[in-house]
Amino acid sequence: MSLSKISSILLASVTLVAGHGYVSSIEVDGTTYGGYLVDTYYFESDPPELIAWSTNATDDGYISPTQYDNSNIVCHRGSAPGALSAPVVPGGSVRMTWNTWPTDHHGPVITYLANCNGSCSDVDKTALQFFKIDAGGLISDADVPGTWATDELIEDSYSRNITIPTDIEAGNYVLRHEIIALHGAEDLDGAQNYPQCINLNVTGSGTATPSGTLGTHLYKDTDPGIYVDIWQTLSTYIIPGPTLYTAGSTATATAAAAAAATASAATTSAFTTAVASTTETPSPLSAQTTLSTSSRPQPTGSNDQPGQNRPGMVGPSTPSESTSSVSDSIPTSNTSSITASTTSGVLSGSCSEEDYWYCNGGTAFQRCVNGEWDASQSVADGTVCTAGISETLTISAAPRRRDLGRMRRRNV
Ligand SMILES: [Cu+2]
Repeated sequence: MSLSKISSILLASVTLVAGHGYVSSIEVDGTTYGGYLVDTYYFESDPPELIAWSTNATDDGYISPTQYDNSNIVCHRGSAPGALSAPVVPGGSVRMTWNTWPTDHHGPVITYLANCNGSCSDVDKTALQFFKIDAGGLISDADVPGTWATDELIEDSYSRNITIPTDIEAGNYVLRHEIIALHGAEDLDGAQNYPQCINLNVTGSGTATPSGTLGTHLYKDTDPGIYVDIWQTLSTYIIPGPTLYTAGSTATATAAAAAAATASAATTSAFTTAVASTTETPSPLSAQTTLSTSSRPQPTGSNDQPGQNRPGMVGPSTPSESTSSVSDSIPTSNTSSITASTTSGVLSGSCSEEDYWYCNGGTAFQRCVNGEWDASQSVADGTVCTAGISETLTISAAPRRRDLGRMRRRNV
């Protein structure tokens, strides 16, 4: 073994003491599979064949928000597909177990699937389109920085259980499992993403083909669940990434999305690709209460995500009674511009600019998802958003309580 490899191993060991982790074991429908032990296998000339993807992240490091458009975000740095796949039935269970996780690296734990449309062992990761199947975020914010899905994971022997949707079509899928550590996320580019991938072979006779999102389009550095200060009390936490897929949802392009494709001349190519990759129709079954008191009919599908915890959420800011004409003022096609000056109150119904954000008076926000405005949610205490409709939701700090400063832990 070369000296450089030896010193790399020593460095890796030192980093392990610092305490990041990776998925070291996976249980799929009762069968246990080994994870890619990056601090061991990377240095072996003939590592075992696995369902897990390999990476070269021997420092147990992370992907930062400035790299969200880089293929490293897909399945971690230098990742390559696993040679094997684990069979799983629709509705079956996957238990992802990490070797360790540092207690102060609080944040959401999110899992996606992407159909390989063929073998996953040689799939192009940059072409995979992921749909979210499981997500945990802020569980309780009784004590800042709160109890998070990571804390549940640690409590459950560094593990999280995921259920495969009951209706997806048979085939080979990549399961992308990810922890996002937010202990430094009060700084732009301060979040830390730790993605881990495995291959599954879904059996059965399902027919659903949920549409997904390219790995490089999952997140933006300004997403409210990415750029967030967990060291102050949060009234709500928005789990980042596309809408949670639940069995029974349909997955066809909507007329609204098609109309959106012809929308604003001012919209960017990023917007166009977002439309192309986001065609999932909200589930007609997810008849969640829409957090709007508009007297007009509710959107046919709520974008509330039933599997996502939003504890501490106190509902929308008191909606205005004068919202009835608001959605009429939002053009659905051939829009040259949409300005804040024409928009106020809680929006409902169709929207044309997919993935765009709407900040209502600085205190609440909504997003255009699948051609419909989703539920209005309050911004976190101590923050304000910049009013109007825009591609990015700009949240800035209102005057902050600094007495929590002593509780902060800097990035490690
Ligand atoms: Cu760290």
